[in-house]
Amino acid sequence: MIQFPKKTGFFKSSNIELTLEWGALFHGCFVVELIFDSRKLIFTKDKVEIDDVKKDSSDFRILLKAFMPLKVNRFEVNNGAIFYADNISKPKYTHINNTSIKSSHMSKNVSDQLVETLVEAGIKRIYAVTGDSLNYVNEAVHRNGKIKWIHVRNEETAAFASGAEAQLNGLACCAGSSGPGHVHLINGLYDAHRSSASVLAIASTIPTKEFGTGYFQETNIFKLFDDCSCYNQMATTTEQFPRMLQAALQNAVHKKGVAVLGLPGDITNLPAAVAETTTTIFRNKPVIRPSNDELLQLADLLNSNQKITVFCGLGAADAHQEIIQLACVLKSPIAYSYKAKMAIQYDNPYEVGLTGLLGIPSAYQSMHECDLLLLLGTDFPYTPFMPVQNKIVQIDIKPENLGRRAKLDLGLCGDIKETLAVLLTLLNEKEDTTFLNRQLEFHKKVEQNLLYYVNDRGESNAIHPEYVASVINELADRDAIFTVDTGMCCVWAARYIDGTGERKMLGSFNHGSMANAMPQAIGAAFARPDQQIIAFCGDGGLSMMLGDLMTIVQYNLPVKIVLFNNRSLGMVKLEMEVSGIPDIETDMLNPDFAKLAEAMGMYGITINDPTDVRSTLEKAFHQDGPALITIQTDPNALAMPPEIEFDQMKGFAFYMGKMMLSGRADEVLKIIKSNYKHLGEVV
Ligand SMILES: Cc1ncc(C[n+]2csc(CCOP(=O)(O)OP(=O)(O)O)c2C)c(N)n1
Ligand SMILES: [Mg+2]
Repeated sequence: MIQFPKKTGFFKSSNIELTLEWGALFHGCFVVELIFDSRKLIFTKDKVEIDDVKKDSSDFRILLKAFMPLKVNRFEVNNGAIFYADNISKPKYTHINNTSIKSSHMSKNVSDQLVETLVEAGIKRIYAVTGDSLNYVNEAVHRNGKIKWIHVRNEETAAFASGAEAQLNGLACCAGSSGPGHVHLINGLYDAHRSSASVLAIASTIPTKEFGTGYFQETNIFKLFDDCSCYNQMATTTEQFPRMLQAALQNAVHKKGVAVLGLPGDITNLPAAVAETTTTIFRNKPVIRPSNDELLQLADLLNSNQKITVFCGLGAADAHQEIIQLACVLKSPIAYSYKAKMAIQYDNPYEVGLTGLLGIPSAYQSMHECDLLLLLGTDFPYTPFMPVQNKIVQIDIKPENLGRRAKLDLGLCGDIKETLAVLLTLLNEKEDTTFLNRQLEFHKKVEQNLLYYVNDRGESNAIHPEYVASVINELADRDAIFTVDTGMCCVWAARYIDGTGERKMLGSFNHGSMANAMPQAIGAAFARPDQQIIAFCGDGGLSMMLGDLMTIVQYNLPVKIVLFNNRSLGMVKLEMEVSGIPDIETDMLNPDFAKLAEAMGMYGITINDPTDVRSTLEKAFHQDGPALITIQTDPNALAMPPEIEFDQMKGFAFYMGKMMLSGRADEVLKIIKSNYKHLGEVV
């Protein structure tokens, strides 16, 4: 009998897994196939038993296969056979008792097939938490070596991070294990899907034979992911798997959304079936533009109307040059959505800013005072900000988006860059710049108003967030990537971070989830290791996903987290105030975040005084690794939407009245004092 030492593994199909004692920092697995006298060895839990062992047998073969470079110190069997092996990085044959070791072939399982296809599709990493039904996938990732497993602390982070990576680099992947693991993915997947991010989400599940029995951790992935995916299927046979995987990737890439692939744990370790169909992903970019007749109709409208405003969404992002040319020909101001800001604002003499809840009045005015509004590549969701009196034309690559936000006079399907390239040849240049100049002048005035809070930096522990954002704007790299939390951070970044043509800004702009910025920064840091990553976080947001600060530390991601610590759910506080409701349950009792960062192994610092903002941020931005910079901001900072509704002001006044009556006059005074400039403008 040959008996392996204690750390032996378990029998697994035709292979045997052994956990060995090795010298490197790392613990992993070996697959060993032992063939003795032409017979496979039979493993029991921790020993190998072979009948009729002939001590001097020379027909003893062993295949060692390491999944990553490892140093093996010692491997021993109880008959005294010992071998030493160094740095095994690929299948390697070695000797036991002078026995020659010959080649053996290990067949690949479904998890290997998954990993190979992901590698071929250009996916570099899987953000996930391992566990039960995902373990063979995890093992296959390590075996392959060309793709990384990014071990996050919460699967929601995995989904947000992959969404961010996909928005920056095109395609990304996350995974959640059976039941609660993949349920955690959902919020981030909603965000990715609604941000048009091509994400493959692997949802591993309970074993196939348990389906429909109310088994431990059972979920119904079809119901669960239906609303946040463009493809949602489950492979229950090995033959289905390669076809569904290819289809999932093809859907994610071309429908620009989340594809969910359900993968029962028992399937992950079955021998892979040879794919009957292609496993390659086809990335196409057809030329799509309106027909010639439609373009002539559009040109007619634009030539015959005098005051035209152009409004750009993210779908117009790669047409910067054409849009500027168009504005020059039409003498049009250019407004844009938040998502399009980084792509449209820079080098743009026609810009009048962004509109929407977080926007500024000049964009709103330009869109309302024109005769014709031209919407380019936008699905901007807030109808109250759309004008109703003037003509509206919309062009979008997705025809299903046409007309769902505004009353259109004309709706056309096309890629913005391709469409404008032809349209420009059909337009007559306008001479009259009166409308354009008036809008640009107003924009200039609005920009000056926005500087009020930049110049007035606030007080100790009540630093104006506007000032902080404007300093970050100056300190950040030309190609920095910003991630912004839902909440007031969104407002400060929208108003004070300028586009350069190379900067990017990610947020939860359609789904509107809190706690997005730090997880997205993780994805951005992996996707763009050579660029500066700055996360604008709210204290409510960061607290929600705090554990994943450790992911940042674990992978030493040089993310700079700027925490706007207003000790409250600020945006909700504002919502309640303008609705005339007292701001109950919005206060936050926070830890000392700098100490917390240090305890986690990250550079952490708190800024209490406005005079320290610039120098401290500068120092923190120069840290090699991650940094958490907590800024004690003014809890009463308000952001007025571009067009204050009378009802809102009435609500706000009513709220103030209620606060006075309930004896909170001191708070009323504080709010007025903090916002005297805004209030002076709007009251
Ligand atoms: C997951 C989630 N829960 C609740 C909300 C509602 N909500 C929107 S903003 C906000 C407050 C955010 O607070 P914080 O992160 O501290 O940012 P602040 O507005 O104070 O800057 C809340 C509760 C949300 N959008 N998402
Ligand atoms: Mg807050």
